[in-house]
Amino acid sequence: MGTAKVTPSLVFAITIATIGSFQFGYNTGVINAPETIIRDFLNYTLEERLEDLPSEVLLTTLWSLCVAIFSVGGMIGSFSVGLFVNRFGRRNSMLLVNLLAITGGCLMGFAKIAGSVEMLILGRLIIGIFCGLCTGFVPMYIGEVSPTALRGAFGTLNQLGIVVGILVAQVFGLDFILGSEELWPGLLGLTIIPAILQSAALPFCPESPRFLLINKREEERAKEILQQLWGTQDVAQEIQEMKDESTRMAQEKQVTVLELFRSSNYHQPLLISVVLQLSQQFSGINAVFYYSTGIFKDAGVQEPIYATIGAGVVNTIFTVVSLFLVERAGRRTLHMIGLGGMAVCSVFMTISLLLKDKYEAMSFVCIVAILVYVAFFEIGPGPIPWFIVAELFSQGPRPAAVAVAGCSNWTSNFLVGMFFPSAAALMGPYVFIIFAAFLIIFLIFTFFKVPETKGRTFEDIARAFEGQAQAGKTSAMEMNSMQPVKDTPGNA
Ligand SMILES: *C1O[C@H](CO)[C@@H](O)[C@H](O)[C@H]1NC(C)=O
Ligand SMILES: *[C@@H]1O[C@H](CO)[C@@H](O)[C@H](O)[C@H]1NC(C)=O
Repeated sequence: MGTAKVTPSLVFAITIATIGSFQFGYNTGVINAPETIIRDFLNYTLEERLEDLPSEVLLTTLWSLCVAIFSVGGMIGSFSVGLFVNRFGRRNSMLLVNLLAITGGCLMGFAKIAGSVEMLILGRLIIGIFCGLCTGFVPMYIGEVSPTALRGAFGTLNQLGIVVGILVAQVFGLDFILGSEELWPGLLGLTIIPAILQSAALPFCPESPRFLLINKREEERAKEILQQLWGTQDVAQEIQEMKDESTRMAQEKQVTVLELFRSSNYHQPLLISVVLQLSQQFSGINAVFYYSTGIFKDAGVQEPIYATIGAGVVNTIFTVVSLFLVERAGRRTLHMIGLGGMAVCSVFMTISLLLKDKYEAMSFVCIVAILVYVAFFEIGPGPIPWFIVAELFSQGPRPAAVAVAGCSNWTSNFLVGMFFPSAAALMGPYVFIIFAAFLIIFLIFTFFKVPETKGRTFEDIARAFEGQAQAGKTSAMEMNSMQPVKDTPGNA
């Protein structure tokens, strides 16, 4: 198996799949720069319709809805992944859902001409569904076409696709590119182009061999595809591993979401998974990715869009840095460092916003605080929750656990997206103190409750939880001091 090569067809398949991650990032970041312009659009569209000036509160609510309904779609999408992948196959699912991207992109792109706020909101919802589906399809497809040894490394390309998408959205949002009063519909509608590109290229990518073998029982085709992708004839071992895995899966009963909540064995790991997802979202990161241009403007930054782009660049760099860190340092340590660093930065943001009228330099402090905050996010709360969820559960309960975690992710993502602008309007600079408080609570929780999962087997972790439940008082600290047994198989 050591003979597996990185062939052009493997690189092609993975690159084309990663367009899906790019789409998720692009649509997360795209709404940030044109905030003022879209608010104006809402203002005059409503003014014409109501024949009266819409209230500030109504405008803020509608604007937040345009941003946050994306997460509602994301939740629907991430719950529907299972409906697609086992029926149509991985590749055809990716191909099919591009119809959603094109529909959503058209709705948003023509909202201005049609003078319709509804089209904008509906478009964001549909794009959200599309992105929720992509976040399921892409890692699965990449994981299933990659040689075992390279699975971890290729898996991180998914994360990289997301942050590059955010960055591209921020650059295109510059007012002399597409972020202008005339061109913003193009900025939102641009998502159609990668969708068309991906649709044109996917037919030349192979179906996932794992899907062909396990779901379709087409062993010969699976073998041919593996041989072609990995540039080696010797794939018998991999085929055998897939067969073994499918037998194991048939033996280990799939746990439903309901059973997951009922069985007391899963309570502790489930609580940890959900709280870690909440820690990712209530750290306030999406307040920054959705609204940073507005935040920088409030802080008195002259060209806020460049600061936003700076945040995108830092985000990309630290995603790469964290790829190396995650392989070396423990998950728990990285998560705590990330949370602590973000909490300190939130306090600095508050201070800089409070003092901006007294000292010119405060807008600079605000920029630095946000950039460092983004860096700490990519070290801890960004990547770590997914590792830990995957590592706390074995094959049987894992899909249900991932579904519950995904649901809490998108729900909290929605809450932050929806209520941040109102909270910021109400509380002013103090809004970041809320995030600091959340971050400290999550830091304490992680310290006392979250075990180190890196390099430990499921059995080992599960036994530690059972011991904890029986002894009652055995603290997570003792579990953390347990020595790693062996490397868990990387599942990106
Ligand atoms: C959860 O949210 C984060 C940040 O918005 C995102 O990077 C991640 O992909 C989301 N997970 C899922 C399953 O949607
Ligand atoms: C909406 O537009 C009107 C002018 O048509 C303006 O006076 C008002 O301040 C605007 N409202 C907001 C919240 O921007």
